[in-house]
Amino acid sequence: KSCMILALDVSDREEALKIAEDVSEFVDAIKVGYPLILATGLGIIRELAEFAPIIADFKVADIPNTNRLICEHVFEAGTDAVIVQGFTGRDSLDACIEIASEYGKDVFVVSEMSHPGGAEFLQPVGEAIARMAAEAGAFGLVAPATRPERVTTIRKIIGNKLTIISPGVGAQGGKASDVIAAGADWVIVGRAIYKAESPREAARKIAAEIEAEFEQEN
Ligand code: BMP
Repeated sequence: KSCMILALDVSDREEALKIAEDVSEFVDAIKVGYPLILATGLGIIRELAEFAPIIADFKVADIPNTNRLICEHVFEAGTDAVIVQGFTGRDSLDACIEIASEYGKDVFVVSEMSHPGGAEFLQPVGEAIARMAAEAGAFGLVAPATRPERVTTIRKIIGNKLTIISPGVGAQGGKASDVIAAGADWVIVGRAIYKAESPREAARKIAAEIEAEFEQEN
């Protein structure tokens, strides 16, 4: 277990498959989203699943019925988990969790986002969303590596039942070891790996940094 998820936001199928293969030793899952899927099609999910479990980052944010329909397609495509927004409320989240459990899959809920704008509207409701996600029985939360102190606050609210995955490491300025120390279970890393001269070497370094943090804690 490397505690790292690759955010594979490239738009070329061959490139995506090559990077996935190169770094598979150092990542526990691959996150795919609109950039890759819109460019190459849903079929890429089953190809990438050869290398790691797949988290579909579609930030699902609609009424319950539409959420249900979206999640069915997402899981039929062969994904292991879906990322949904929490701000649409409990009924919308329940719809996603209901479909996920039919498929035996997981739901991650975004409580607040890592970019500067994420502090404008989402952060003030982030704690309420985290609480709701825990009550609804979500598998995990997406919380910002750019603000490790927020991850600590959210960890206190949800306890140890939910898995926190944390984007914003590298290109957005966050540091993997800091957010792991703050309470995240996995970091999500995109550009710092897929834009590196050697994605494999970049992934290896971040994995080593996380491992060193765990060693220091224990
Ligand atoms: P990068 O490491 O290149 O900044 O990529 C981060 C990934 O995590 C992107 O796929 C982005 O869409 C996603 N993400 C994020 O950066 N912040 C959030 O709050 C939620 C996200 O899903």
